[in-house]
Amino acid sequence: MKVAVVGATGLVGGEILKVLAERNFPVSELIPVASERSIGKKVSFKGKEYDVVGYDTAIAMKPNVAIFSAGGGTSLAIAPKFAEAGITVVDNSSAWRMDPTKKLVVPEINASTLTPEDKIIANPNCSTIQMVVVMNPLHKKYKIKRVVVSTYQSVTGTGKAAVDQLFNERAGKTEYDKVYPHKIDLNVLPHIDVFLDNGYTKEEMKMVNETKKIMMDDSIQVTATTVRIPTIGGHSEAVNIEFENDFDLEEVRNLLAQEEGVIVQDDPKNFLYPMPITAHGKDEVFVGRIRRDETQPNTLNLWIVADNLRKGAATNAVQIAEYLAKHQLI
Ligand code: A2P
Ligand code: 11C
Repeated sequence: MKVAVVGATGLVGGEILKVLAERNFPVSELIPVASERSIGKKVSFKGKEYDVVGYDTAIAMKPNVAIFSAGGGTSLAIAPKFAEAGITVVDNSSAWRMDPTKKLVVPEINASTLTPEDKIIANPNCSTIQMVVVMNPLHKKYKIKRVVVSTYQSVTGTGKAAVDQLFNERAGKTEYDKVYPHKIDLNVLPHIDVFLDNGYTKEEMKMVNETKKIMMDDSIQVTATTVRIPTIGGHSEAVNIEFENDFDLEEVRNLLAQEEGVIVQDDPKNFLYPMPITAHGKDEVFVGRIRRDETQPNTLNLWIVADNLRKGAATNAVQIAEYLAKHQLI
């Protein structure tokens, strides 16, 4: 497979290169793409150096698949050019996710809906992916009515410049580029992405709307508060789930333990619970603190952590590409 990675010099792009190599995706030719300012730079993949090229050069090289992580604006402008040339795009940005003509895919849940006609496939938001991977087996068994989620999100979700801001603040620098409107080190910002007219942020509404689309069930009610914290290993989520039907806690643990890509870490007496520092660099979604909400019937509390650059972005995108390759859809 000829594989283009658009945004190859960025944080998620770098992770896509690592995941392609680690999972041994059959790459016959790698085509790293970035903005004009990076053309001529080199990126390394499996011990070889590759020249970064512009998108027009990449299209002319006719890759089988292009994995995009270059922001929504770039994706809106460039992804259709790849698609028109017959190249399947797996896009990490929010640009196409809620477009009714595009699929929004978490492979464990809905990859079977993909066809060769899907030329632009959307990869969901990181905080949504890790939540729905855990929700899906529970929804099938007990039917979810309503979810209340609060997130604790890593600065890596904002890209390289945000990681730099955190470490510049930590180093005591006073002159540095600010990505966030406030200091992030030793602080917590109840603000991810832009504020909308309804008082929620765009990140919060992504969790509401993307969940319904991926799980193909508009009846699932989600309400979210998304928060940035000064960590880099991954996103954490406190999730309260109310079901239609009652559950057995042991059965919940077993269902989650059997789910592909999910690891249960739930032994609080031995201080075992998911944390960003242990999820960092891993492809799985970690779940723990599994307990009954004692204030109302059929309701569960969980703590979910995943590396947002991995399952939240690069790994999920590469898994989509793997599914396309395995089912000869590209
Ligand atoms: P560049 O490094 O040339 O700016 P991050 O989110 O970590 O900041 O990364 C964003 C990625 O998207 C980078 O690889 C960046 O390339 C890439 N990018 C930004 N604008 C474009 C564009 N117009 N065309 C292709 N890639 C782009
Ligand atoms: C964050 N979730 O942590 C965002 C990053 O819609 O793909 C990913 C934004 C997106 O800031």
